[in-house]
Amino acid sequence: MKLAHYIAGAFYADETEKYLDVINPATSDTIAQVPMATIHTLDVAISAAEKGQKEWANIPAPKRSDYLLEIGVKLKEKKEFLAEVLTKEMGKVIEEARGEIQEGIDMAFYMAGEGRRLLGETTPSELNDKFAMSVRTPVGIIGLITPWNFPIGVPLLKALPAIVSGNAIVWKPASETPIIAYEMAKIFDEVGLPQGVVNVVFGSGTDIGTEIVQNPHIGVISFTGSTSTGRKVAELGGYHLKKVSLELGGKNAVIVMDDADLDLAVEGIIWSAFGTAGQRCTACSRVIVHKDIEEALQQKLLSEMEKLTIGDGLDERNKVGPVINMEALYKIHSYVELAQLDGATLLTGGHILEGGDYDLGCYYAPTLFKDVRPDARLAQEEIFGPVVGLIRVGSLEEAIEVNNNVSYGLSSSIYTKDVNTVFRAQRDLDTGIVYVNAGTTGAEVHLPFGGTKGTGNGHRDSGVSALDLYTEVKSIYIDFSGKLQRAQIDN
Ligand code: UN1
Repeated sequence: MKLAHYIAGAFYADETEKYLDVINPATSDTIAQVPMATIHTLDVAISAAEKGQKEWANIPAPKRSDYLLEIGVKLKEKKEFLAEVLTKEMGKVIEEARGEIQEGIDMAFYMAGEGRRLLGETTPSELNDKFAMSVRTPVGIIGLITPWNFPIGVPLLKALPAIVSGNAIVWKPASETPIIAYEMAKIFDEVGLPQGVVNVVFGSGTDIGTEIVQNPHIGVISFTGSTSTGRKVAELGGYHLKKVSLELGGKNAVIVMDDADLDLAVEGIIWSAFGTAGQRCTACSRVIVHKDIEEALQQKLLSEMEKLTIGDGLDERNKVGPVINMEALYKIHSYVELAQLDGATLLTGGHILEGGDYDLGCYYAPTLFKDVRPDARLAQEEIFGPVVGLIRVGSLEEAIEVNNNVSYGLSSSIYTKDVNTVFRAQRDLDTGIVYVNAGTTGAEVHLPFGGTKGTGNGHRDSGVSALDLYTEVKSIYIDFSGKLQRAQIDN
């Protein structure tokens, strides 16, 4: 299957463009070819977005919401089909793929509701016979650069608030996962969005990503991906005075206190560490465990890890799928080797899976270390694979210090039965998301999503705060006194 860009309400191919193979990471089969856009193709998309946005911005927001409702309905109808597409190109197991489509459905319905509000403020003026308010207006064209690990969930967290606010988008999906983006373009097409409101351009980060960030017609950039690319996006976007929103990595921890329900904690750790083969920015990769229950927790974790079935995500029996590609496999393994040199003790896993069907795909054994030093690279850097390190602590204070002593701040979790511990932890954990008695993954669409410190630059996807990124705020003063009234002077 040859994919095509989606520009100005039609699929757009240019046979002179280079095509890359799209590979199923479970089987290494080539499942599609994706075009790599030229700058010319991107320019066509940006012109289409400019035209489309003018018309779109004039449609009342509650009417724009109706399109989002339609998108939600289409996603629901196609949920099973889309989940299969997603599993085939990204690798996550089918149950999780269904969950990702559901996240898109939730966001469509939720954001349709926000389109009926798009709240500004009204406030009393300091002067008589003067009215003061603020309203939200669209920015214009939004550039979306999105990752392969949530190739439909994350883009929809961005695209839906962007369009309901009256913007047009130019979206560059990750080259590893273009098929689901192509299917999403079909849905945008089927619901009859005016031409140019949504444009999907496949291309390389270096060429097309860079041009999206620096093109003067694009006002806002929303990027989810690696820290190193995010830094470049922020630098270049900053130079061009754009609003840039970054969602970068995480080094998320589950804290297990000595009074925790250990079985519950183990379930949460297994789910958030090995779900999506550890390839979520919210994945748990550190377990900060109270010394009094370390041995017990470790035993329970090991026995649950033994039960993890690993293989092609299309097989409902599998709980862990492949990682995205060979490069990821080797990167994960190099961290495992490094951890051993750093003095950590390997308890299980620690190798690329081989033999039988494993030889066809990119499978890494779920891996658990103990005796991990909080400052070791395994405990500091994002690995993006099914690898977890146990870090021993003696108190809540120490646990919080270890949790916070990383450059990232996306998600954290604590297992305890003590209400005082809960409230201290939620206050002191320096992350954008805190879970109590649940793992580190699974944020819901109607609360802000994002993190502190190196996880981003202060913006949030999801929730009502997403609208802050995609709108300009206009403050409006209406003086109906019929005379000159000077603020700060005449009152
Ligand atoms: C990501 O990994 O980039 O909270 C997003 C979660 C999901 C989103 C993950 N709702 O795990």
